[in-house]
Amino acid sequence: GSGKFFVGGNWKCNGTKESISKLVSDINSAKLESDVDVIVAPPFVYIDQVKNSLSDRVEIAAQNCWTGKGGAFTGEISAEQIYDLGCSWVVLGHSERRHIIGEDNEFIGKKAAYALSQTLGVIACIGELLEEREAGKTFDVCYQQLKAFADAVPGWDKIVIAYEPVWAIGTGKVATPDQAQEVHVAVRDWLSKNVSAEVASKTRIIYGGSVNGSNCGELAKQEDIDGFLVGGASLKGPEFATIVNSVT
Ligand code: G2H
Repeated sequence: GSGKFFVGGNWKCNGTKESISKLVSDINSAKLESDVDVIVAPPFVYIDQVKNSLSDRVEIAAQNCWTGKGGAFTGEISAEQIYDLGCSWVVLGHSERRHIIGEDNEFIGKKAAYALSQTLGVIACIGELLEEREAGKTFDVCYQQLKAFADAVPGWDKIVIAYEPVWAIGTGKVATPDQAQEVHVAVRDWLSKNVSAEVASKTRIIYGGSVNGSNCGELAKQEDIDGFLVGGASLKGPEFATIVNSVT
């Protein structure tokens, strides 16, 4: 693997002040292995609550941001504001934003470049639909999504790539360790050929899609799986801690 193991909890559009207060206190009291970067991504409206109650051991990500500086963009949240709240990361290109909201590669690339310019780290999500996998297009789709990031950003120091096959997201149908490993290797090869060997060896490639406390161990053993982006299972503090602690 590359770099420090990285586990993000993507809370998506879930929670209330009360449930989030419980989740934060469960995370605060869990034992987390020291050699892991741990991040949680609450809904925007709860970021401040989480920042004020969560241990500094855990960093905070936003789940999205606007493409540029804030201003007359009703309903949007700027990278400056995310930074101002004390976040150090932003999740961009999540499949729910690509396929439910309709964000395209170019729009996501713009967001990534701007977020990096505001010193945020970017969790850059890629991944194929089931029909694309079945048509043998998994690598092509992932390469196009990677290229959109690569074309837009000035450097890869603060980017973590999350490979999330869409057919595995929230479905309980996790990719097998071999399926995930195969794509992670392809992503690393792509970086090596199209960015640099150094970026390929240093960039963390994490897996997302129905990761839970039971399947994380086998996935974590794979050479090129450098961590996880966890949705549903990150809403339970003890299970999230189990996943953090699956570092090998
Ligand atoms: C993939 C993942 C977190 P889940 O979207 O980003 O969600 O673990 O619920 O499949």
